[in-house]
Amino acid sequence: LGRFDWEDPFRLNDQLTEEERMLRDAARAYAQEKLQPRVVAAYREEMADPSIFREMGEMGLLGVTVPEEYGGLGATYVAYGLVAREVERVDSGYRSMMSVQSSLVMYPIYAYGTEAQRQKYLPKLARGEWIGCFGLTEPDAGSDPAGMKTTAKKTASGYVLNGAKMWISNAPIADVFVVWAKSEAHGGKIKGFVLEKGMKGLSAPKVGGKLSLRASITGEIVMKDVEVGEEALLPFVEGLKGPFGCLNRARYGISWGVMGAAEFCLHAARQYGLDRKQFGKPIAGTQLYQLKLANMMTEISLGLQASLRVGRLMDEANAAPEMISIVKRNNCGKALEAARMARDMHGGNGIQEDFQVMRHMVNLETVNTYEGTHDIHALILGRAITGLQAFF
Ligand code: TGC
Ligand code: FAD
Repeated sequence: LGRFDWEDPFRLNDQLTEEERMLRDAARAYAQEKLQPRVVAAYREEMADPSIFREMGEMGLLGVTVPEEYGGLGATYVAYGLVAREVERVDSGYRSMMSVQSSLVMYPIYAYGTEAQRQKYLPKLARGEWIGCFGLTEPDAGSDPAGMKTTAKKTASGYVLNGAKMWISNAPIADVFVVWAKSEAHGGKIKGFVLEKGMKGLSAPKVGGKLSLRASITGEIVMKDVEVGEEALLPFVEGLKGPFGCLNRARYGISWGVMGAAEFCLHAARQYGLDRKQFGKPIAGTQLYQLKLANMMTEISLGLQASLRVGRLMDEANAAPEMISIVKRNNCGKALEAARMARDMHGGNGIQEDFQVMRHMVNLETVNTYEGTHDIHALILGRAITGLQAFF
């Protein structure tokens, strides 16, 4: 009979390559040594520290799947997922900073950009010298990005952009803005543009008052007659499949990331239950407490296996978007349940910042919503099952 390890029930570790294990261990060391000590205060003070991008860049954690010639690591999607898991074990906001930069900014420039755009932006983004953001959502177009109002009109030398984006991670501190707009010159189809901080008419005010994801800064992107040259256009994609191509990668990364947050909650609840005595014994020795731990461990182990499978298929360029919807939706929902459970299992201490489970819990409310809400992914899957779309 084989051994059993509650921390790795299906021996995920044995299913990784040596390179993947090394990158995971480096990401874990960085996250635990550099991010963990500052997260409680950063969250309380709503402080997104831009130097984290440089640190992550130095560690090779930005653009993990982008080829080495552009500053990435040229590693697998599984490796990227493992990095997301380690970073989100500390905080979903730190993983957001990393995954927007990697999947939503570097990826579109690499996949849809010219050689000149790749050379100009990717190495600096990979080093964390430049910070990127991705503007798809608008005040009146969230789940339905096809309803966006941002436009790009052709001028003699390029385009002029007008519109507003809402809820954009990293925007207030960004140097590089990947923005999606309806382009008149392309028959009103959605096209991607790369804008830069300091352009006339471009601003990115912070969205205040967030009770979730407070270690990551969020903003608007306001574009008032922003004039750009032809070189700002991402020429090699058109339509919603442009932003969705990026979202596929980011959603996949999230499916791993949230399992890291859930693992933190499982470990914290287990230790708390072993230390805390009521009715003359550790609460971890009660049936209800163990049921909760068993449920958490089960969902985490299943979620990780599913993400690993999708990652391996992505590495073979053989994954379908619906597979990504399954793991994004299910892993976010299960992680949120685990965090709520861990909050409860800590009793009164569960609401205290030092115990950290409530921070994970409120972060996961955002993660369950962004990149396609839990229900939107159900509709994507419902459409795949029935052939009938139920969005409208
Ligand atoms: P639909 O008719 O289904 O598709 C329109 C076109 O897009 C193509 N497509 C995809 N291509 C690649 N990958 C996918 N996953 C794709 N899904 C769709 C499709 O083939 C079609 O192409 P074509 O060539 O035929 O035009 O589109 P719809 O308008 O009916 O969309 C409905 C729905 C629900 C699928 C979609 O709008 C959706 O997913 N909504 C959720 C919006 C969302 O996820 N927003 C995310 C914003 S970014 C963000 O949250 C970043 S947070 C990051 C962080 O901080 O970590
Ligand atoms: P809505 O679309 O208005 O949805 C509200 C509710 O209605 C949800 O429960 C939804 O499931 C439900 N709903 C909507 N349509 C249907 C339907 N047809 N049938 C049934 N139910 C439906 N976006 C970016 O572009 N870039 C970013 O970097 C980014 N970062 C973010 C960071 C944070 C902290 C947050 C909170 C959001 C971020 N987003 C970003 C935006 C995010 O992707 C959207 O919030 C999300 O897609 C949902 O859109 P919405 O908020 O407009 O909600």
